[in-house]
Amino acid sequence: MREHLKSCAQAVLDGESEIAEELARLTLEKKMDLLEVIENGFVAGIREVGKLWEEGILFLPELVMGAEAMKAAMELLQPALETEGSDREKVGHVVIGTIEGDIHDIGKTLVATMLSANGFKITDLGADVPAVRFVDEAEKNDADCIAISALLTTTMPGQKKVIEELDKRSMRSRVKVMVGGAPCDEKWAAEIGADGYAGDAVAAVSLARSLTGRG
Ligand code: B1M
Repeated sequence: MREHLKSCAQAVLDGESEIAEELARLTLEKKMDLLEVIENGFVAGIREVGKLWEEGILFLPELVMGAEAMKAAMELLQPALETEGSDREKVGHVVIGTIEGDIHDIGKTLVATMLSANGFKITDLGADVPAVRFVDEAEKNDADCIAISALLTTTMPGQKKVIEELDKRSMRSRVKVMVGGAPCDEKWAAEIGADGYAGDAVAAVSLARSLTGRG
C-alpha cells in the first residue's frame, strides 16, 4: 500500500494524467481503501505541487498539469465513493460550492462526494459561485446547510457575504453555514458568524451531521 500511495502522489507531482488514471483504476480493481488512497496518495501529491510552486520550484503550467492529473484520478474514484451512500435515506440537504472569484474545486468536490456517500442530498453549484446564488439555491431547495469553500485569501470574504445575504432574507436561523478550504480556520468561521469550520472532507461530514442534528 505504501508504494501505491507514493506512486499516486508522484503521478500528480509529475502531472501525468494517464498514470494517475491507471493508478485510480488499480485502486478500484484491488478494492483498496478509497479514502486512504485519495488523502495520502493523490491529495498528498497535489499539496506537494502547491508547496513547490510557492517555493518557485514549479511554475504555473506544472501546477495546472498536477491539478489535471488529480482530477483525472478523482473522476474515476468519486463515483465509487458516492455509491456507498446512494441507497440510504437522505439525512439532510447541503448546498455546496466554491465562492465567487475562486476556481479551486478539487477539495469542494471531494467534500460533496463524502457528504453524498454519507447520506446527504447535495446541490453542488460548482466553482466561482456568487454569494446570492448559494442563498437562492438554499431557499429553492429548502436546504438545511450551506457549505462554502474558499482556497484564496482574497476570496474568503465572499463567505461572509453569504451569511449577510441569509440575514437579509431572514433565513439565517434555519440554514446552517459551514466553511472550509486551506486558508480558513475555526477563528475565521467565528469571526464571520459561520456555524462551523471543517479542515477536511471527513471532518466536514461530522460537522454537517452535528449542525443538522442528524448524527
Ligand atoms: Co491554486 N492556489 N491558484 N490552483 N492551488 C493555492 C490555493 C495556493 C495555496 C498555492 C500556494 O501558493 N501554495 C495559492 C493561494 C494563496 C493564498 O491565497 N493564500 C493559489 C494561487 C495563488 C492560485 C492562483 C492565483 C495562481 C495564479 O494564477 N497566479 C490561481 C487562482 C485562480 C482562481 O481561483 N481565480 C490558482 C489556480 C490553480 C489551478 C487552476 C492551477 C489549480 C486548481 C484546479 C482546480 O481546483 N480545478 C490550483 C491548485 C491545484 C492549487 C493547490 C496546489 C492545490 C489545491 C487542491 O486542490 N488541494 C493549492 C495549494 C494548496 O492548497 N496547498 C493552490 C487538494 C484538495 C483536496 O485540498 O482544496 O484544501 P483542499 O480541500 C480540502 C480541505 O481544505 C477541505 O476539505 C478538502 C478535502 O480534504 N475543504 C473543505 C475544502 N473546501 C471545503 C469546504 C467545506 C469543508 C471543508 O465546506 C464547509
